[in-house]
Amino acid sequence: MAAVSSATESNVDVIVVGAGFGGLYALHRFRQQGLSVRVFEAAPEVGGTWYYNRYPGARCDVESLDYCYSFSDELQQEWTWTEKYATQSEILDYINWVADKLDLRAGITFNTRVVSAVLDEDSMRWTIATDNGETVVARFVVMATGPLSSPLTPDIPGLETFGGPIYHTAHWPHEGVDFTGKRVGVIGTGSSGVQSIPLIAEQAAQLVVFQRSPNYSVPAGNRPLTAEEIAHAKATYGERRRLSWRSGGGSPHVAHPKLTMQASPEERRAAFEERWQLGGVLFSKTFADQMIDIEANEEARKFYEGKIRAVIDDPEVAELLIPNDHPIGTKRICTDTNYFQTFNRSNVTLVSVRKTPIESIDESGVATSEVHYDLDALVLATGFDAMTGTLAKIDIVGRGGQKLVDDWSHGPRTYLGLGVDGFPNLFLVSGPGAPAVLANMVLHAEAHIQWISEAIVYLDKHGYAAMEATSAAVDAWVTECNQRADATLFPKANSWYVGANVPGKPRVFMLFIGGFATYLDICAEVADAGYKGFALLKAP
Ligand code: N01
Repeated sequence: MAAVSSATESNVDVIVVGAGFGGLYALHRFRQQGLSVRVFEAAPEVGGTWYYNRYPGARCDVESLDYCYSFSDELQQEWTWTEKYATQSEILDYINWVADKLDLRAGITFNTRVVSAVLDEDSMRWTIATDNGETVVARFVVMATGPLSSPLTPDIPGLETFGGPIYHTAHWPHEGVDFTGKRVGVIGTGSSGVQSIPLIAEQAAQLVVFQRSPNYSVPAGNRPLTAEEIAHAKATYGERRRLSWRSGGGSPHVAHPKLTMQASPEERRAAFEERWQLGGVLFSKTFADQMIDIEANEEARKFYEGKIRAVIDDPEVAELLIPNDHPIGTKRICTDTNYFQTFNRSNVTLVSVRKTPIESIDESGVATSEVHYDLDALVLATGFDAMTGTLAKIDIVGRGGQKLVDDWSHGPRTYLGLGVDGFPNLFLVSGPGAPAVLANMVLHAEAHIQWISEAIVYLDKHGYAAMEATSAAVDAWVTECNQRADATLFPKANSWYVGANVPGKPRVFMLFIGGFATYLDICAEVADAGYKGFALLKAP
């Protein structure tokens, strides 16, 4: 069917918020089914998280061959990745290439933030208002706003008085930053800090790393892809994707056939070693029981500790860099290139702010309880108000004037991570209650968009105006998500998965942890049963 959307219509079938991987595919898919669509994007360009997060060393921790659209074999065959783990700039090039190839830009209103979405129950239509003063009415709203799109700035006394530049990793200047000859401080040692610190250290005269919690990080083992690997991957993409769709996390990874303690010590070590050499975050899935059984997890942790101690020269520094407050993998494992080796450099100082807290920042630097560090520039790698932060910034008002932000004041409540009771025809993409960041986000977004697209076809075919998750279905899903999380080791960590990084945020495990394939099966069963758990509504 012909594309019917344009970026000027004020009454459309679907409004999509965000032009990252999810929003772009939504635009394409909804257009293909003949719906009129408007996409709003706060940035001046497509890309979402990959538009903003340009800090040195920014890469994806999912392999490039997997972290790309699967819905079109033409796209898979035409695009050629250069490295095992793609850089931010290569991923952004890919997204721009797709946007051009599918002629998506004309459907997107850039530099425009959606500030509110209000339901009119009489017409069962949503009215969206933007910060440019435009209002648009639509039947469906799809929030493709991203789970990690609201950067956090720490509340440190005097931060605003710092005399030099302050850079947040999630809002890095497009022209890049030259730290040559500078004394630089980095606050934060999550994935963003762990990726940027080695490169900043190579450039800066002095680097001071302020670490609150040490993190587990596994070497990426990144390298260029060979022509043979690319040819093989393209020839076998179908199978690669089949394995990904049936996997726990959206990548073609298969865990060791035995459980950790069923394997002999030699088998265990060999399995960990093999996974370690493959590199990256999937180390936490070497054995299927690693995130459930503390004894199994401890085996992985001991292996990890040995590897890390071996590359750090100073045992006291190693002691500070090795986590001891959470099981390995219960916070997202970072993926690095030479992170721990960086602390062997003479121009790098590690400061544990657990031992000596940051007390204030002044014009010339950062003061801990013991030392004042004179600095020329400051980098905040301090993370995000994840999963709910960006949705909370939009005034989303459903039935009877009910606000989403109030409805979620004790933690997010969704059905399947897709729908919310009281908010008919409002869909979330990769939101709370879905596997989201626990899976390959590109395939995850595709799955959600496909599900929503098929739901709209179903509604139209059967003469329904709207669908709305029932309160009973939402309650049951929240309970199921909690029960599944409580059966794992994940709640043991003070992670952003539970909102622990945002002062005052309710502590709720915000993701469906039962695995990507299991989740997709549940979503398919719901659809096959005529959208069980959703009330299907006739036109008012
Ligand atoms: O953020 P984080 P991130 N004083 O929240 C510290 C994805 N991602 O941007 O742990 C001192 O993990 C905070 O300390 P603590 C990926 O899913 C992926 O690094 O709260 N320190 C922590 O060390 C990832 O998990 C990729 O004690 C303060 C750090 O800042 C997610 O995004 C790359 C502080 C924040 O770490 C988030 O990663 C990048 C304070 N006041 C991101 N406040 C890849 O694909 C916070 N911290 C590889």
